[in-house]
Amino acid sequence: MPRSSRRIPRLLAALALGVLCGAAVAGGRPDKVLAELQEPQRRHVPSELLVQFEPGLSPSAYGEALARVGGRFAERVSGDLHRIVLPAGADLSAAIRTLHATPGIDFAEPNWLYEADTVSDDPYYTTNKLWGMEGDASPLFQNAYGSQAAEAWDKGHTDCGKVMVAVIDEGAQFKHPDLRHNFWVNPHEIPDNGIDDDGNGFIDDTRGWDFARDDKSTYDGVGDDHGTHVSGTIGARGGNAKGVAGMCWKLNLINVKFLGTASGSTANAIKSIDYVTDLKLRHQLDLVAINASWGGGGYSQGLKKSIEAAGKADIVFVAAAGNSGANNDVTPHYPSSYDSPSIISVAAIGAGGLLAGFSNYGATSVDLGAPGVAIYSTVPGGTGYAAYSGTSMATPHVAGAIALYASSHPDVRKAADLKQAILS
Ligand SMILES: [Ca+2]
Ligand SMILES: [Ca+2]
Ligand SMILES: [Ca+2]
Ligand SMILES: [Ca+2]
Repeated sequence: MPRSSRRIPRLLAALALGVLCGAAVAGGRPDKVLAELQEPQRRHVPSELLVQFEPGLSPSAYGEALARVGGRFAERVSGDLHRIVLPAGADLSAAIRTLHATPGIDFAEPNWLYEADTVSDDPYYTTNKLWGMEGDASPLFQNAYGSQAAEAWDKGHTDCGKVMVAVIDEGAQFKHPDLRHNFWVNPHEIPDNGIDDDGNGFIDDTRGWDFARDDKSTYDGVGDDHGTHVSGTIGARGGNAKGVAGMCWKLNLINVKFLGTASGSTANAIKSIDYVTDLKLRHQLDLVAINASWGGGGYSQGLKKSIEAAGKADIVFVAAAGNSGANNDVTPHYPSSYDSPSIISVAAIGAGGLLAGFSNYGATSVDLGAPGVAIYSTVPGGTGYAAYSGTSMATPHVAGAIALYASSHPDVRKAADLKQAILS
């Protein structure tokens, strides 16, 4: 579905009036990658490229291609997409041009870096802390610009059952008192026996995988606050007289980590998405959405392909629109700006219903606004809860809404149908 035909909520359509700018994002063009490589805010791993080789390339042709740029193989990222390392200080633009002109290579691109889309961690000092869950007819507090989750709760709909949402982010503190019952444990993987029991290529991955450090411990300490916060908005246990309630009071969260202390790479983002897609197909999980509260870098055909493969497995990819106050129709923010049909791009609104000043927007490249200012949720350490702001916080309201919808509509599982239900 072309972006221009999407239904844009009135709020964002109104805000975007006068700033409409034609050109949707084009796909898979080296000129786009090369142009974005000149934009200093789009960060990437120095001296690395992701290279998509054509299937069945002979070892000699493979070696010749790498030799042309002085590159060496680092790892297989996904299928025939490889990460290669160039000599220190190598000119990436020149290497990309050379590789694009080399037979047997589909595309080459930087290993872009992504950051969590949070803007602040200021504590929010009011008693009415969960405005993002409220609606105009919710029983306790009312806020017409909330996600209306409290109204669903009031009708007795709080349990999302076996529905799963994958949080691809930092680690999440799965033992947090308000989260510990809502994280999935892979029953097909025997813990700590040193064997990959379910044959997915990862040993003892009972609770997802950490692609940032390539180990089984997804939660590595209080630095994993962003992933913990996002998880709480989707699925902190409600009705337990503790802390906060997520969109779903009960569900199966799974955490896959790729954001390290400062950022995460495209290679590791792709591996994380592929991991989730494989897990769903391998174990027939009722996994309906990936929460992607991060962004940055530039155009990556490799990442787009991975998101679209997840979409084919009917996993909606819910992505933060970004926090630079920019129009994504003019300056794309990745991955939310890809025109892939399974992506929902989420802007942040405040409790007054207006687009947050920091939030990106875009009549065609942003799908809807959700609560993203002063959102109270779970964090490791301290009192266990804190208010954060950002499109990072808006995104899990939408991922949680998909889970809530899916749990009450067991016959609706196509990504396109789930997305349509949330946008309308
Ligand atoms: Ca395994
Ligand atoms: Ca095992
Ligand atoms: Ca770890
Ligand atoms: Ca709670």
